[in-house]
Amino acid sequence: MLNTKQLDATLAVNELDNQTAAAIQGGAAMTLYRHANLTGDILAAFDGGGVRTMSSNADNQASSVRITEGKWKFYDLPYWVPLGQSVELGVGVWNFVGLNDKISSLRRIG
Ligand SMILES: [Ca+2]
Repeated sequence: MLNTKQLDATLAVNELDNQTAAAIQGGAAMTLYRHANLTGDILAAFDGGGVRTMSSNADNQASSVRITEGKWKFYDLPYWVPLGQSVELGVGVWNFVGLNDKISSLRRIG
């Protein structure tokens, strides 16, 4: 079930509701999925820290992410170039909206 709260028009994500998030525990610090609501194949997963520029089969494909630890930043452009759109997300389960099918790189920032 989706929480319809839009955090900010420019933030580009929706957060799943607390009940959904609470049901999902353990696993990697950050897991990035091809489709919304944590479905489809996993495009990236890290325990602890990590950085990634998406490979060609995963570039501009991600639609949701589960974060169980830390703070992560997701970028429209590869190699963490700060010129394009980006979003910083903490622990939770998120569907990308404005950044849906746009993410080209990511890194842990906290
Ligand atoms: Ca992109």
